[in-house]
Amino acid sequence: MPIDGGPEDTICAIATSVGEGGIGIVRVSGQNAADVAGKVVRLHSKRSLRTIPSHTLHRADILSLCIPSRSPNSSATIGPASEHVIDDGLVVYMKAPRSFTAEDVVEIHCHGSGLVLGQVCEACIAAGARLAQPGEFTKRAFLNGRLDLSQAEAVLDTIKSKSELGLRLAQRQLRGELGQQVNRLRTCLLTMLAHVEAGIDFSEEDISFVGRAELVGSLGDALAQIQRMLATAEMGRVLREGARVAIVGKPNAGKSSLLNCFLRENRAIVTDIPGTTRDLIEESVVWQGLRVTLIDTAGLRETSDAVEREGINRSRIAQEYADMILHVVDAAELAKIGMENWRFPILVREDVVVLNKTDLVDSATSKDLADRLGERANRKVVPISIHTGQGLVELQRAIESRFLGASLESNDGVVVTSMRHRLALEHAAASIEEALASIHGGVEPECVAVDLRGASDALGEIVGAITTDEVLERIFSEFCIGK
Ligand SMILES: Nc1nc2c(ncn2[C@@H]2O[C@H](COP(=O)(O)OP(=O)(O)OP(=O)(O)O)[C@@H](O)[C@H]2O)c(=O)[nH]1
Ligand SMILES: [Mg+2]
Repeated sequence: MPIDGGPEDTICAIATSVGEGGIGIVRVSGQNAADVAGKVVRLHSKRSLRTIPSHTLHRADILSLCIPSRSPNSSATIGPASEHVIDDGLVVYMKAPRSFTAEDVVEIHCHGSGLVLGQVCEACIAAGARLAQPGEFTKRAFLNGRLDLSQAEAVLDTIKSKSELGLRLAQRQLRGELGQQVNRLRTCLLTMLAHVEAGIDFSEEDISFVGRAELVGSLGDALAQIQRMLATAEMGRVLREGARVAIVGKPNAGKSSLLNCFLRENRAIVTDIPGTTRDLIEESVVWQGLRVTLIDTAGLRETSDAVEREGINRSRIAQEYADMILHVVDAAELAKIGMENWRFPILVREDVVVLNKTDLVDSATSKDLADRLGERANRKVVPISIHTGQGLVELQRAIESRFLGASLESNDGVVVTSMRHRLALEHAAASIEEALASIHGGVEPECVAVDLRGASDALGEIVGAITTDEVLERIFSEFCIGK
């Protein structure tokens, strides 16, 4: 039985998640799906699987097709091939092309036991199917034209989504919103390419099918649209994967206390000894459908302790990879040391400064410190006290609005969430810019054609109109078996 077979094989796999469950499903897909599954199920109605109407559920005994065992010392078989009932379940036959893969598909629904499902799968293999590779069902759906590549990727995003917003974006992509917009752009570029190839002469206006000015205008529109899509990419990534928020500051500022407070549990050790936290502590919360991963870090200071130094090193790395940084400052310490002697870390991004322990200073001092700190750091300062709870809601809102500020409904609803799509769009934009430069520079039409082809191919990669086996392999290998 080939493990790495071709698209003409009939494949099978457990489609539901591993572990115990009420029901579990084994999916069989391919031209022989009905024959394979027909050997594994015996319908209570005594009908043959091939004759039941498509998309209807039927009660069935599910049979194990035991391959006769062999005696250890000879090739003689012990006993005849036997079959016994593994389970009592339901079966549905979805005839091509009205199925997920656009092939004949049979789903066998049985009890959700790993053992039962494994035996059903083995029976399907004994009946002539082979075990599916990771993502092979979805890959077939793509190869058979049921989904474009961006939709196939959205299937994976849907399965993996960890927050409501991530799921919403994945489902929009699954409905084909991104694919449609990309296809429209690509068609437009291919039309322009056809005109250019038909022999436009850029040196004189309006000489051919399409004038130079018209071409420049259309290319400018396409470029602007791609740039609008690219503008959603950073936000799209955060919405899909969640936002990483690093909590940094000097030792004892209250970083671990802040983490615990947002998590509503004592996850990190809190003591009044500076240098308590050594390692990174990551935990996630979901706020307004957005997954936020909070990362507590070791307090930043000069130290001779090797373990603490490594912790500080990790803290710096965490800052680099964070989408947002909360700089926690101890208000009491700041009041004592004085603003002029306060050594503040270099802030590189739009971070938020959190002035903690305001319960230890009077309100006038707290306000004064917040104002002056804000001026000095040129950043938003949120005064809080973890002990009294003051300012915590405002801080949470500041984090949320940073990521949820841009409306999802903008840009015709298309949000770019994948790095692969982003790179392809950047490539397309660069090619269009080159094409425009060539037109303005009076370069040969052939050169413009090359750039237009480059741009349209880059867009084609997003939907899978242009693709390589290597790209497909990379995308579908991320899936689990059974999807
Ligand atoms: N009065 C007061 N004390 C606080 C507040 N927040 C934290 N603390 C105290 O400050 C001390 C240090 O808190 P931690 O959360 O361990 O501080 P940290 O920044 O994680 O410290 P390191 O892990 O050493 O870098 C503890 O004794 C906390 O109880 C606050 O809002 N007010
Ligand atoms: Mg700590």
